[in-house]
Amino acid sequence: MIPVRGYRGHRVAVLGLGRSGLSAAHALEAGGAIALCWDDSAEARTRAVEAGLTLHDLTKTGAWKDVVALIVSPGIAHLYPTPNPIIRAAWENGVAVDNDIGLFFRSYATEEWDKFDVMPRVVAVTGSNGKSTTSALIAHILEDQGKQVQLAGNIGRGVLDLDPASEGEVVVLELSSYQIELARALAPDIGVFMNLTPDHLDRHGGIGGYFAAKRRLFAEGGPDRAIIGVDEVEGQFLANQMREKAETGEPVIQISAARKLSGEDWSVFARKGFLTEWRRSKQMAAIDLRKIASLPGAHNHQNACAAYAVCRSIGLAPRLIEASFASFRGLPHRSQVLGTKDGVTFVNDSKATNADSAGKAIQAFKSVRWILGGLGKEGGIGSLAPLLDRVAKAYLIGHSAEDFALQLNDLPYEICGDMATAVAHAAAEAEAGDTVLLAPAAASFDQYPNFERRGEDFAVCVEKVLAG
Ligand code: UMA
Ligand code: ADP
Repeated sequence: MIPVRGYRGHRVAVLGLGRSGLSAAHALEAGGAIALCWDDSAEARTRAVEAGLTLHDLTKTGAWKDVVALIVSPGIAHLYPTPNPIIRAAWENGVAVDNDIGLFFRSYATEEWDKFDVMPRVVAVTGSNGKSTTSALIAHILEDQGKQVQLAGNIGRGVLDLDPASEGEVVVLELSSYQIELARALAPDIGVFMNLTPDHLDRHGGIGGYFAAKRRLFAEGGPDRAIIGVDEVEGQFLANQMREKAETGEPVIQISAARKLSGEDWSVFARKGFLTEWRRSKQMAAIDLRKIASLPGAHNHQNACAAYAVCRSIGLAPRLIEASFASFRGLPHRSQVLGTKDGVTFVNDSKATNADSAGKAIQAFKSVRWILGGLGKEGGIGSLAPLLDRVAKAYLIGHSAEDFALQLNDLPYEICGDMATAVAHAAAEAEAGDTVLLAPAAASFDQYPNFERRGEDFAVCVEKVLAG
């Protein structure tokens, strides 16, 4: 745990008692603050009491007396679609609103660092898609090359649950737009912006607000090195701004999975399965990504480019990075190959919760039998129309099945309802060379508690087919 600095003896309120809230409350107490905890759910409050924390009803008038800060969990809306009333009350009472990420950045560096010969570094990864894969890949490469590494953030571990810094370590943080937007301190050494496609628009009042939240990591964070995906205009804009701000050195590495980047700038791009590093108008390295089974498709090659650029920034040689790519096993539920039977491959991409990520998964495989559906998002799956010629048939599940069926043009489809039916029918109809792909393009909450459980259900159904 990282004890929170700067609040010793002060009353700090904590709203939201899930993973980030619980770890923030404990870390505040470890730093000598008085953590006053609240959650809108009674069940979460009970869990917090069981964890030894003290409740403080933030909905009551008078709750804010002598409170100096409110720490908010990322899942709680502070602006759109409507602000949580407790956050509004904090504003009205002049209480500073922050989150665990802000607390981390103000607490990570300590006097202990004076004894270090090699300073710890923080890498922060954001973007609409590929954050977890890229963060895990960076951590894997660095660990494989003998570095001390810790991984936390949106990937599932509260940042204040990390151990205090050790000499020369690298902390890799996956940061969502929610986490970046509220943090009052942001100071990564290396910042990564992967890509931008519409997501979480309800929470940000549209795409502009969503981009502005992510941009804070660079505008406020001022990393020494900014690694920026330039396959969308927002990335191009950001790379251009960061470059102009710098007076010396090469603060930006541009990455692309769509085109060759050349010229004076430092860049890393992937084309036709080859990663190229380009610097000072010269090719510095090339890596064949096609043989890395855990990173299929152009989207994963974008992740490889970003991870490569981070590891180069940390000083690793290209051949070392290449060696560690080969031993990466990938993350569950992201283009995860579960097995092959009679020439049919089964792939779990349950994390494809929006149209963009589902599209990327479709492009990574051939002759797809596509299992999709769930709770559809704004915009539906209409944007995937140009990719439908890669799909042999769609097998629809969940709440949005009928809705999605209307957006499939002439593609053969079947409304299957549940996962077991979809997998059984897709497997029965598949031919050698086909890929049965779960890439729902929708949230899971209509049928499952989360995307992990949906992916696990798919894996259980596939296991039966593989064993049959
Ligand atoms: N709550 C309230 N009032 C509200 C809403 C929620 O009190 O109006 C309470 C809930 O009752 C619950 C708590 O807040 O007890 C949950 O907080 P949370 O939703 O922020 O969840 P945490 O468990 O703290 O997990 C958060 C991230 N969750 C979200 O951003 C929604 C986790 O990312 C992250 O791994 C974790 O912190 C550790 O850093 C998950 C996620 O879904 C994976 N992220 C989104 C995504 O990837 O798309 C952004
Ligand atoms: P995030 O943490 O940003 O949600 P993940 O690595 O968990 O990203 O991947 C989420 C989904 O997006 C998965 O379906 C995955 O296959 C897909 N994906 C992974 N990397 C990319 C990328 N660079 N661009 C688009 N989609 C991606």
